[in-house]
Amino acid sequence: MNYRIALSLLLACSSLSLAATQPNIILICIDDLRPELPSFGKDYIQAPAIEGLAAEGRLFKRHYVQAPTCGASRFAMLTGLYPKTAKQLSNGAFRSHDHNSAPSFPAHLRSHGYLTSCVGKVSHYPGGFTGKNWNDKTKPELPGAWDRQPDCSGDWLTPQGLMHGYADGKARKRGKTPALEAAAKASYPDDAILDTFHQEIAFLNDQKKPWLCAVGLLRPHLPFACPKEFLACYDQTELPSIPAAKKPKQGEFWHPSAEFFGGYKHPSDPRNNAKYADAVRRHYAACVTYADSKVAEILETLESTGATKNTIIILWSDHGWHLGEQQIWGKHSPYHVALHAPLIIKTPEMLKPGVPSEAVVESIDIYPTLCELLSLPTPGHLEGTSLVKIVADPRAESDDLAIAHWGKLRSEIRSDDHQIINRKTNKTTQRYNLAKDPHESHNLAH
Ligand SMILES: [Ca+2]
Repeated sequence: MNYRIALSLLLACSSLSLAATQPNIILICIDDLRPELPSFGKDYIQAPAIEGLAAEGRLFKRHYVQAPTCGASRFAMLTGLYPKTAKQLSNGAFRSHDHNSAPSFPAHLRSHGYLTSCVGKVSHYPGGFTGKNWNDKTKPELPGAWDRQPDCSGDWLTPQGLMHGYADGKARKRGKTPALEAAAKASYPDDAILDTFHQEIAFLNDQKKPWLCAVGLLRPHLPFACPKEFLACYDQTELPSIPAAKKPKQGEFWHPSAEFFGGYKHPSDPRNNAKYADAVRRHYAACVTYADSKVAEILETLESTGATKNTIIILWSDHGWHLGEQQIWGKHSPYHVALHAPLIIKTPEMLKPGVPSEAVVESIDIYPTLCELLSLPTPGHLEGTSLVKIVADPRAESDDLAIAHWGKLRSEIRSDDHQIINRKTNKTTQRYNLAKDPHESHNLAH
């Protein structure tokens, strides 16, 4: 047997051996999903699929993101690094990164035998390319990460059209199209993403390698636009009043909600029109329930193809969202409400399923967690800590620190004896007890 044949047989055997033992991975990224869900005590929101996954896996009730904006938060989760610089804290975070010296976790898994696929909004742009219309195949956001990056644009034609799309292929016109829409018998962008996802799972299940499929849903990101039936879910629902709805007295972190007001045409202002505020909140809730229906489809596809038996499922949101708290309608703030987001991890052989963890954890912990779950080497650049012991035992403790950056601010979330947020600005430190003061109105540092 010559050397080449022996080598190819060896590689084939090691590939089959890897396929037989290594689990597949589904990463579900949900855009702008705040933890306003029944498992966080908010029973008026309907999200049965996410709740079902929480009942079968480990819900992390105190998971914090590294930055309150899409691109920087996704950069942190995918690379395992805290975004700190102005470039890293922008939606262009990926472009300033050295992907060779500090590979993303999809690239790391790929270099260890995984077939990797990106469907929808996983990094910042749906499909993971930049350039004109965000579909320049020579300009991936995460070089080396993906074997497959199918275009999900469907009737929206380009990832740019898909990103903020309305019903049946309509694209946003910045500042000229509405923030709210609920059309009957209509198709919305996440329907196109799911169509691609179903095809992708059929392909991946036919391969002889273990696979990672990351699928990124667009709602409940603005515009709050989804099929009418999901808005009707809330016809009989009375939403609770908005907590801490006034502009804070210490207003240095307040912002005028530029994404919300500048990106869309509004018939009124929710800051002084309670009826419109209620409509905005209902449409956000409807988009959560719509996104949840897509999570249900993802889980049903895994179940029907038999993939559930050997698949790790991670559900993650990139940050929270102010629905009027602190008189903000948007993200882009260092307040707790913008940094707190859902995280669920489910493994094939889950111990103590359905018992949530109260440990303080952060998005950069996902990368080292996967390395440990898959018995892969942990790259030296990672700044997070594996959550495997908490996945196994919900009472296990974390390192009890989450750090978020925004502008020149650094927020530290710890449990200490209560939940504490420490925030350092250029000149001062602020300290809040989140258990007693969840909306940060009383600074303990004075
Ligand atoms: Ca986002």
